[in-house]
Amino acid sequence: MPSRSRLAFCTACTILVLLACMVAGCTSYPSAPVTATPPAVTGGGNTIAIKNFAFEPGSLTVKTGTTVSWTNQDSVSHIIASDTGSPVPFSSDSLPNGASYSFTFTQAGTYSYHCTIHPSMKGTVIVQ
Ligand SMILES: [Cu+2]
Repeated sequence: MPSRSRLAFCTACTILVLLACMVAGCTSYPSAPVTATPPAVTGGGNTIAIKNFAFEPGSLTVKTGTTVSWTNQDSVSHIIASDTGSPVPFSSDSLPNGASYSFTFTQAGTYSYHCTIHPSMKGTVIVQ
């Protein structure tokens, strides 16, 4: 009987250790996709975040026909507008926090753009 209860105790310990490992494993998983996200941006994603008064990424290269989406993550509003001399002009409405603007680039070229409210905010989309 004593050896049997010791066996039960050890089994319980093993299960506890396994559970602890599983929990630790689970909590480490969410951090892995976060580090995996930046390569997706440099790898030709078609979304641009507006945060901290900057476009991220500041320069984006896409293929002709790609629809690029900007999403404002700042608490203040921004307005996206192509610079003078853009191959095809584009401009958004005022984008409050959480709002998105999309533009489809059907013509190859280098598109410099800015925020009309904050002219120091600049970005580039290169369409190939
Ligand atoms: Cu702005």
